[in-house]
Amino acid sequence: MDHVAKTPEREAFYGQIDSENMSALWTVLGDLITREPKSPCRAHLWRYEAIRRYMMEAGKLITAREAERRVLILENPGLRGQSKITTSLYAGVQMVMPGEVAPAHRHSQSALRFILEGRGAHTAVDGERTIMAPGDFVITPARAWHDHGNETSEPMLWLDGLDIPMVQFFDASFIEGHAEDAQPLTRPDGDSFARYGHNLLPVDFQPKSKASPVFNYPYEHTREALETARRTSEWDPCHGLKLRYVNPVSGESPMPTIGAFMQLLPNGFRTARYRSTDATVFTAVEGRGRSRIGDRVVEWGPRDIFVVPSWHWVTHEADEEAVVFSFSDRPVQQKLDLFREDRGNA
Ligand code: 1HN
Repeated sequence: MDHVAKTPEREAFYGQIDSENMSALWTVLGDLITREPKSPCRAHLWRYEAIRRYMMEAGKLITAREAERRVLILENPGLRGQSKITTSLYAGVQMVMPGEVAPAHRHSQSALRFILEGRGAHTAVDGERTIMAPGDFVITPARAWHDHGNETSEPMLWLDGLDIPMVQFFDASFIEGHAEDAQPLTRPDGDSFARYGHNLLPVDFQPKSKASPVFNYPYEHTREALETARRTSEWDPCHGLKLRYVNPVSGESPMPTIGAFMQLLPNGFRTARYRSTDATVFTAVEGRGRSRIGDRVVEWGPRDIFVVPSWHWVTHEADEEAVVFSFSDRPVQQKLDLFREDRGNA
């Protein structure tokens, strides 16, 4: 309200219209429409070691079945109590212990899993299982049945990213439980990747949804793509070498509401400053380094998770060759013509 003076007459007027569920635009305009993005979302890093320690404690307190999903939510310090890591996205770390099942359900929210620890547990999505390993990027599209199980002898931990706040914003949430813990399987393990993951599609393929028919993007392939590209690609001053995951049917993001990326930063690489309107969640797979985010510096190593809010200048610096995963709401902003980025002078 700083550009409009207060007078007793005006204050009285605001009081009158307030009781009729009205308010005067000129008292709030400056907060509604800002010169540039202004968010309570803050830069923050969660150490994997701390997450893991609490996760193991949670493992003694509750089973995956009782919890439905045993997850510790990563709450942005500027958005506490809202189950948000950014204004539009939710993130958490989930653990499935040996022998456990996280029962089948489906919901309007789209989910991604980025595998942090463990090898060999599975998730089933719409009638097909995929076995997961560290660095794998797995999607559970909107309304797809999904359940998780761990038949190995080690705990399995992954980062969950969901569009919960977006669905909340639209008041469009539905969830449904399955009659059985594990949904019936209709296709062999790995079938989707075999069919759709090789730059080929059945000639009359008709997509059933906007989501990718490939639901596991194995780290082995992602790493190879980076390794191959480094031999012939120019390093981008702002990103090192950065790839985006795609839906092979459309070339768009694997799910309509969340974009995901993997980037390579060679040892000693220091990126030029960059800012964009998509607040982004990062986790390192390999290597160590630090990122300056606005006036904060976070030091990261493998499996640490950090968040860069919208329109904050960011630079990354790698002390060892680093491979870094990230996700954001970029595809939504691009569809709505809202996305903007600024590469500084690079
Ligand atoms: C969910 O379905 C999963 O399937 C994880 O693993 C986290 C958070 C809120 C709502 C649904 C999962 C979730 C979730």
